[in-house]
Amino acid sequence: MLGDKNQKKLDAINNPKVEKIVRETAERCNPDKITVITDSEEDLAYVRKASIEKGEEQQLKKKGHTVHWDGFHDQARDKENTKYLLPEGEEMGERINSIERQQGLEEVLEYLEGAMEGKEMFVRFFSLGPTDSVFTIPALQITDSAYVAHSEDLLYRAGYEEFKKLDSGDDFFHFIHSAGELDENNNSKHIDKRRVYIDLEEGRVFSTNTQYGGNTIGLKKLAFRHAIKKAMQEGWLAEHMFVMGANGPGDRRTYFTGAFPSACGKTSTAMIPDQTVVGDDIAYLRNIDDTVRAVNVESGIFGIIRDVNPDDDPLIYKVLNTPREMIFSNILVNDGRPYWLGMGEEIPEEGRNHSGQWHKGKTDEQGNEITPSHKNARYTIRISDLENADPKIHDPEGVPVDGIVYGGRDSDTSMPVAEALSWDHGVMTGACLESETTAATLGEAGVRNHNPMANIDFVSVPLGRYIQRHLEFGDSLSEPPTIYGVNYFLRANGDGDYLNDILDKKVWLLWMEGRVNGDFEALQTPVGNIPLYQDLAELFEQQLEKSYSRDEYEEQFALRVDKYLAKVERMREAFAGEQEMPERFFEQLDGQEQRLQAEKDKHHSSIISPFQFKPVP
Ligand code: SPV
Ligand code: MN
Repeated sequence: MLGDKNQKKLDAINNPKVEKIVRETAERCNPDKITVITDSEEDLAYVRKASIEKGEEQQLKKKGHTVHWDGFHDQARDKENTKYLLPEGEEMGERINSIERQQGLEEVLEYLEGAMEGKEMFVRFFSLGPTDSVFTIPALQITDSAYVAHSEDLLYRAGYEEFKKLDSGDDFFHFIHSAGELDENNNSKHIDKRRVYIDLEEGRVFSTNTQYGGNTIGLKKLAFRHAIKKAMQEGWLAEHMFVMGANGPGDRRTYFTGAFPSACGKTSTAMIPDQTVVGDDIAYLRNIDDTVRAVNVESGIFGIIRDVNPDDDPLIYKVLNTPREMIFSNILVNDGRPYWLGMGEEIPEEGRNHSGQWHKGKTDEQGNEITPSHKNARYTIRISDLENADPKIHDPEGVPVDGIVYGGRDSDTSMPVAEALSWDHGVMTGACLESETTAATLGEAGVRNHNPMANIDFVSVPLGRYIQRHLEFGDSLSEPPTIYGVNYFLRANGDGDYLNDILDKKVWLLWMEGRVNGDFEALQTPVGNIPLYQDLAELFEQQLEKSYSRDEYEEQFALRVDKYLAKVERMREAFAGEQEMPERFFEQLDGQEQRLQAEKDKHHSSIISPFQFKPVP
């Protein structure tokens, strides 16, 4: 099946484990043909061409632009069918989805039996994190989807050469994906047999009967789960975080990482105008010589396209509108042009989308109207294509991190920005992140969900151990980064208009930047240190040419004591059944509750104006 040329490429790697995986996968999945892809331009061009020739992607009018459609029912990560293969006697806690290892293996391997018949199997090599770095983790991808193989070129660093350096070593992750049997639209036919099974024992993931990137692109969320476990064992952190540079006065640049659940403003924070972006989704953080250093695991963005328009996301919009290699997924196409919700242009009344031939008013099986583009439709681009790409995106040393941001989606409780009182308090802030559900995951949208460190979908060790590891990471540093909580979604009285404009986050970011560099004072509240009105007013004026009134400040930064107290209660319950929870975490929760209660008693009120608080001593 390999032929001479491909055999040579495999031989050059000289790695028995790679050979074994390729052989076993070929025997099981029985493809017509196997193609080994190296880092050469010729091989990359082959993948691009295959995506088009096989009909998995279609060319659009602009040069290099292609579109891929996942099946109508294959538009997001499938949480229900994504499971850890759990060895006998092990437990993960109630919030982590798992299946007994042997049973799960048998099931998924049966689905993979003959799954590549009539198809081509691509064998690909990548590097998670920059190459030639302490952060590097080599990763092998086997897939029968040219779309998956192509996406990974845009999203990850080439790693064929990295595998050669392994010198027969077996310390790499591997991912085996088959889209399974396809229908006339090249969509996976057996969605009921969609499975993503993670085998922590062997550093591998089996994924089948699906094409959506979050289920299939091995290096993205599949590798991430392995990386978290590895990080826990080795004493570093693998986080669902962006990495960005915030530009302070003069030429000062301060790096932040940030974790936000899906669709809570993570990419738009990483893309705040006049700052730089290193990565928007997954970061590895290490303590190197007493400094936290972070890398972007990826080199591209698989971003939500909804609401990308010239006003709200000018830099991404520009990339999506100029010729270059990039992939749209699950958008509407009419006459070779892509359209999506919130693009700031009129959308045609017909075309092709994730439902096939689409016209305005078309409904699904339940009679619900099908939107022109899916709410979770995406674009896949290289970070280096962005004007605001940070010069250090591929630095093997990573960037030094001075601040960590946790952002939720909360209409009635958390302030727009607050600085944690200590590392432990910040870890608690992160562990207590909540957000309303969105279209990026299957299931009902609009429900308040608890999502520790925005990482609950990916954590691969008991939650308590994961949180403990964060506490220890802080202990290992003489001066850990400052942690912040942000919330862009406060509404008037909890259900009225949003209290902030989309770009206000720029002010919060630059306040954090100034704060970690000692430029600003802050007011101490029970839930964290908050900005002074005057500093924000100046930043609003300077950065956004907006006048920021005392009333706005007072409404946005009011301490909603009862809401915060209710949150403490929710969190106690949320963590009650978890394993290995550190006592230190609950001490933080208790402390927050006591401070809130004391403040409430003092002011005889459950809503306290920020003007009542005193500066941090
Ligand atoms: C997310 O949902 O967190 C994403 C997209 O980044 S996915 O690839 O689906 O994970
Ligand atoms: Mn993500």
